[in-house]
Amino acid sequence: DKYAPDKKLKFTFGLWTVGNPGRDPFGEPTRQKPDVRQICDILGTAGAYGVNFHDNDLIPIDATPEQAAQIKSEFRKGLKDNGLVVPMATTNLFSDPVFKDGAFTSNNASIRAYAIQKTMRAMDLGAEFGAKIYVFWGGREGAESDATKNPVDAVKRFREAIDFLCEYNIEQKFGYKFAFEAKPNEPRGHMYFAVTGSYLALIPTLAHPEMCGVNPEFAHETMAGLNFVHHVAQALEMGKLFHIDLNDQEMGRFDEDFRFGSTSYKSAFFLVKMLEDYKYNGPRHFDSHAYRQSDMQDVGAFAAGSMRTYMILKEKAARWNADPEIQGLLKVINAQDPISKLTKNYSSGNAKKLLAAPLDRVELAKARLPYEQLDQLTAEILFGVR
Ligand code: GLO
Ligand code: NI
Ligand code: NI
Ligand code: NI
Repeated sequence: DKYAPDKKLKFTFGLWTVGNPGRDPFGEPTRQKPDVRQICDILGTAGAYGVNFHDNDLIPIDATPEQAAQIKSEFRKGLKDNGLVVPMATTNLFSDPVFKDGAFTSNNASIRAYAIQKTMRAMDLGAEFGAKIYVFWGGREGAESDATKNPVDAVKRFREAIDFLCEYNIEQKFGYKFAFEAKPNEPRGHMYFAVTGSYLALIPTLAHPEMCGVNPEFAHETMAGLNFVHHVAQALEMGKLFHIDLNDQEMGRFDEDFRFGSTSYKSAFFLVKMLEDYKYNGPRHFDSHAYRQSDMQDVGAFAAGSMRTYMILKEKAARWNADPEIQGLLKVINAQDPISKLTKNYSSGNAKKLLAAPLDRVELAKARLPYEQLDQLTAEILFGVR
C-alpha cells in the first residue's frame, strides 16, 4: 500500500485526541474514554510513529504515587508492544479551576509559581518517556475583559516563566526544544499571543531564543480567518518550526479540530507540499479528534485516515512538482532579469546602477501571469484527473 503511513514522517497523536470521549460544551461524552493501553493499541494498529501527552492525560492530577507508578508501567508496556515513541510532552495548564484566570499570566503570584512548578514536574515526566520537544499552549492565558488583566504584564510574566523553565531544562540536561502554540480565542474570549507570529516576535526577547520555536496549529489561525500556510512559512523560513499540529477547521467557526484534510483540501495540499518541499523533519502531530458521533472503531478509522490523507497529499505534491506543464508555467511566472541581482546586496555602486536602470513600468506591467491556468492544473491534480 503506497499510502501506508511512513514512520520517517513521524506521525503522532495525543493521548487526549484519540482518547477524546466526544464531550462538547453542550453535551456529555458519547463514547467511553479508552485507557492508555487501548490508545496505544489503536495507534499501533493504525501504524502511527508516536503518542504525546499532557501530564494529566497520563497521570490524573490527584493520583497517588502508587497509581502513578501503575499507569506508567502500563503505558510503557503499551508503547513497547506497539513500537511507539513519545516525541513530545506538554502541561495541562487549563483544566483545573486553579487556572481559571491563567497560569503563567495569572494575576496571582502563587498561581504563577504553581503553574511553573507543575510544568517542571511535567517536564520530568516527559523526559522519563524520552520526549525531546516540549509544547506550551496557554489555554487560559487571556481575558474576557481587559479591565481584569494587564496585557503588557502578561507578556512579561510569560517571558519570566519561560526563562525560568529554560534554565531548568539546561540544568536537568533534558535537551528539550520548547515549541509555543498560539490560538486566537477559545476557551478564553481573547487569548494572549493570538497568532504564531506573536511568538516568533517574542522568541528573540527570551534568555534562550535558540531553545525556543513554535508549534502552529491548522485550526488556530484558520479560526481567525487567516492563511495558516503563510504562518507556517514564516516559522519555517526562520528555522523555528519545531513541531506542527495538523487538523482541519472551517473559518469563523468554533474550534472544530476536524480530521486533517477533511474540509480544506487545497490548504492542506499546499501545507503538505511546503513541509515536504522544505524537508520539515519534526513530528507531524494530529491534534484533532473523531466526530462526536463516532464509536471506537470509527476512531481507528479517524487515526488511519489522518495519516493516509497526508500520504496522498504528499504524492499529489510530488506530482505537481513533476508536472511539465506546471513547471513550464512556473518558469514564465518567475522570469529572472539580470537587473534583479543588483538588489541582492547593497553597495553604493549597485545603488547607482539601480537608480540609472531603465525600468519601464508600462512594459513591466505587460508580463504574463497565467495564474488561471496554473490554478486549474492544481485543481485537476487534486481532483485526481491529472
Ligand atoms: C487546543 C490546543 C491543544 C494543544 C495541547 C498541546 O486548542 O490545540 O490541544 O495543542 O494542549 O499543548
Ligand atoms: Ni487546538
Ligand atoms: Ni482545538
Ligand atoms: Ni494544538
